[in-house]
Amino acid sequence: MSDTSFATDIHIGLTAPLKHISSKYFYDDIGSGIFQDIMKMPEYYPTACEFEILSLQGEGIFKMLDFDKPFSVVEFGAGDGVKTRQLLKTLIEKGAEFSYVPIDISKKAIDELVVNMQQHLPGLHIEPKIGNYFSMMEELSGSSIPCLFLFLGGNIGNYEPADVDGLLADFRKNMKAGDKLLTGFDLKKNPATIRCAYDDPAGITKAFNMNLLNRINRELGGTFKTNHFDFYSHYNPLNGEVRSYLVSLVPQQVFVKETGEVYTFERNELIWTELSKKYSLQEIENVAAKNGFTVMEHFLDCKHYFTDSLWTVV
Ligand code: AVI
Repeated sequence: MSDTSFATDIHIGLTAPLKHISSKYFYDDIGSGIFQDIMKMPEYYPTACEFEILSLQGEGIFKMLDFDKPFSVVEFGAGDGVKTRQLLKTLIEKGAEFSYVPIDISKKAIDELVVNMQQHLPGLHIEPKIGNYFSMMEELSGSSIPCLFLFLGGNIGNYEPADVDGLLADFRKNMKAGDKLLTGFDLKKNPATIRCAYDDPAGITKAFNMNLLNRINRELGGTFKTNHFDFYSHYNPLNGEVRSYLVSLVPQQVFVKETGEVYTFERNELIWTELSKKYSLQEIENVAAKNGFTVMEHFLDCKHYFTDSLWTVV
């Protein structure tokens, strides 16, 4: 097997009683490009909401940091940095002394981000890091420099509740007294608004999901026919969960060369691809308290669709 973890995860997921493929596999170069298109869709409100928060409330965020010496702004999974740039711009305008430390697993993403940031904010001091969040965070935790950690974009919504606790425990472990964590949470709202954001009429979200099958074909020698699958997404307003699926339209068998296996699908059988959980402010407070954090402030957009929630360690 050429890419052991991808092939192994696909094999485990496609032989499980409820077939599943982790949403982390959405983001190859093609999938990341489709996600950029999703963020531009009129139905996909989270990007515009968080852009508004970081553009208009940077000064409020800065005031709450209360750092008495130069600090680091450490960002996990920085993406294209367009939203973060709004916050960094305000910090620079306010005369804050800080370094920006974007962390991403993809060298390509980091290289593009650095070029982009240098173009728009020439005075910004950047210390990019390529690697996974936790090894990078451990590396930083030895230093006495105060840190603002950024986990933006509503990415926390893609974690199962049990995994949220594990993730926050890892963040918490590497944070020292006074450090802050700013996390983006998509909020519960009119269910129809959420449904449209995750099942758009132009079919961009469907293409995002189909790319998983195309990716298995490209990278693992799969034989998926995407026209034999459909996309289905469901929002449950009672628990705040959007769950997305691929649906097998016919009984079919698919061979994947790298795993050496044939996978059988019944008609209407599901492959679960993503959880995108929506929170209430009370749930956010509970998650923070459970994991050793205090909420300092919720920075909401004007429609109250999204919050960047600023926490400190207890
Ligand atoms: C990256 N993540 C926060 C997005 C979300 O809203 O859950 C991924 C996404 N999936 C479908 N549309 C966008």
